[in-house]
This record gives sequence, C-alpha cells and structure tokens, in this order.
Amino acid sequence: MARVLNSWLSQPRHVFANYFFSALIFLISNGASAQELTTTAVLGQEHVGISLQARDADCLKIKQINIGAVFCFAMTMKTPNEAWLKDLKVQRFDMIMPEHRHGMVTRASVRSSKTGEYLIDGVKAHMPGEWKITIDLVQGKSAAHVAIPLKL
Ligand SMILES: [Cu+2]
Repeated sequence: MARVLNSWLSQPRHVFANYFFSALIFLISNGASAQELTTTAVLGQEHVGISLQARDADCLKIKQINIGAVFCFAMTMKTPNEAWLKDLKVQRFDMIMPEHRHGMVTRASVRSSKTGEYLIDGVKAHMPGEWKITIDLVQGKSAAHVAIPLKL
C-alpha cells in the first residue's frame, strides 16, 4: 500500500518538475532570443526594475540580434520614486564574453532623453556564444553593478 501510495505521490511531482524545468528553460532561451531582458538592481533603499530591448543600429525595433551587426539597446529603469530616478546615472554599459575573456570590438555609448529611459548605441556581438551585459549605476552615494546574461 505504501509503495503504491508512494509512486502515486511521486508521479505528479515528477511531472510537475518536468513541466517546471521545461518552462524555465523556455523562459531562459526566450529571454535571449526575444531580446527583452529584465533584472532588478538595488541601490540603497531603492529597487530598480531594469528592462532591455534590442533594436537595430538606428534604435528601431528588430526581431533578433544579428551576430556582427551593430545594434542598440532601449533600456528602461523603473522605480516608484520618480525624483530619485532623475538622479540615477548609467556610468558604464558594456558587453563581455567571460569564458573568452574579451569584450566588444565597439564601444557602447549611453544617452537619455527622458527620466528612466536610455538608448545604448554602438553595441555589437562579433561572435555567437555566452555574452554578459554589465551596467554600472550610480545614484548619489549608492552604486550597483548589474550583470545580465545574453546567449547569442
Ligand atoms: Cu568570444
């Protein structure tokens, strides 16, 4: 009886785990190919929601990042504290391949036209593989280093 009960109990969990991991893998791979990347940074008391969307060289919408092509990121920072967000600075934006110990062959530049909205020009992945986006944020005396994985 215990064995039957055990196998009955373990079955749904096993199925659930399978679904869970497939969903997780889907989310991870989808996040990279759809170019909508999100993360959270903590600076002092503030939790900042960060989202990145890949665009083409003119910062217009695209479906995928092409290896070897210069592209742009549209980056949005969100926090309930608008006044605080006004003084948030993106000090550095870079993209590296940690396993290959190299960065990009271009230099990215950050511009902001509106509070919490940024355009990052001159981004380029010159080879496929595991990239890592790194962003340095500063607000007053608080700073954060953000890392977002990007598989291309
Ligand atoms: Cu590389």
